[in-house]
Amino acid sequence: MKISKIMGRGAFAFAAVATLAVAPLAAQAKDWRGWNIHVEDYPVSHGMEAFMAEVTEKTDGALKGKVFHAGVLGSQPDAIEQLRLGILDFGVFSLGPMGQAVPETNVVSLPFVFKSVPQMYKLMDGAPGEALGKALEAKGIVALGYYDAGARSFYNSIKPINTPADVEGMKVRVMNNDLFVGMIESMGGNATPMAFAEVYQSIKTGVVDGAENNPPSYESTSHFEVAKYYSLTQHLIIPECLCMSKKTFDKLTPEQQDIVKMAGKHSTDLQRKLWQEREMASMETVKAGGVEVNEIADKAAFQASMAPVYDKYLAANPDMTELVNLFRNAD
Ligand code: BDP
Repeated sequence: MKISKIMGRGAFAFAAVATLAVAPLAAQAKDWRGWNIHVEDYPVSHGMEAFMAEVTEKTDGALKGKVFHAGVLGSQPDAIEQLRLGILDFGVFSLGPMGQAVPETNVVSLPFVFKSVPQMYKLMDGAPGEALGKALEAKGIVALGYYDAGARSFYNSIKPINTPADVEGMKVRVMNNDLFVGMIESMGGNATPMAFAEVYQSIKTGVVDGAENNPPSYESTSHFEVAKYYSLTQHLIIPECLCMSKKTFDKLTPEQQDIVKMAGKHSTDLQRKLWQEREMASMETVKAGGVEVNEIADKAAFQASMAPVYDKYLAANPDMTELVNLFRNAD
């Protein structure tokens, strides 16, 4: 009797210890840190907030976190490294700067590789996007969905750009990736890779004459106030990735992983819808702000002038030929 009592107590004590060992683990799951370069009122930002909120709700609060907006957690290239190390848990990254860490993603940074934004959706949601997802995963990044970032066009403080020759001699800020340096050089311009946060001041003080971006970024950063010519070259359509650190993802239960994937899909759908609305609103804002917007009569001339970017890239990375062709030759 006594013995069984002791055993009983022992079993109880064991159970208590086991609960203690398990419960704090769940409760202590560290709060996720989400990196975002954009201001709080931006399609990417709303998509990320919706993602985190859904994950928290569907896991009954077991997974919590915070989105840090406006690049307060550091520059994009640094953040990509931190994501891989698990210092950051999730974020939305342009596949432009991603190319330095995951070379396969460079394929979407080739000028005019996509024929249109709808084609970009189709390819990124299909087998080509999956191939990029695998490459990201091999580098410690889990792609949960591809956000829309529209098409990037040139803006500057000097004059409208109508032909590639207009870029000659211009100092143009680009994102961190050698491909973009080559792109500007192929038109005779001087490229300056620079962090997003520094562009406004650099245009204002004449360190650079201009930059290139999609309408929502041109507007939300107030770049349009210091670079009044926006020329719709639409030379780059670069999707963005709602990405998680594989280190964080691998710690989740299979059920939690499903929740995260589903929340990623929902947030992608939401972001794409918000993007369309914001793009139109941004164009209205910049025009009302006195920007001179010009369409490009002959986009083929820009396409032709940027062809050397492909040649140089494929010569240096022959193993990427198949992947580039998969995108370039798609319908
Ligand atoms: C924006 C992208 C952001 C980039 C930025 C840039 O959303 O990820 O950092 O362009 O030009 O469109 O640096």
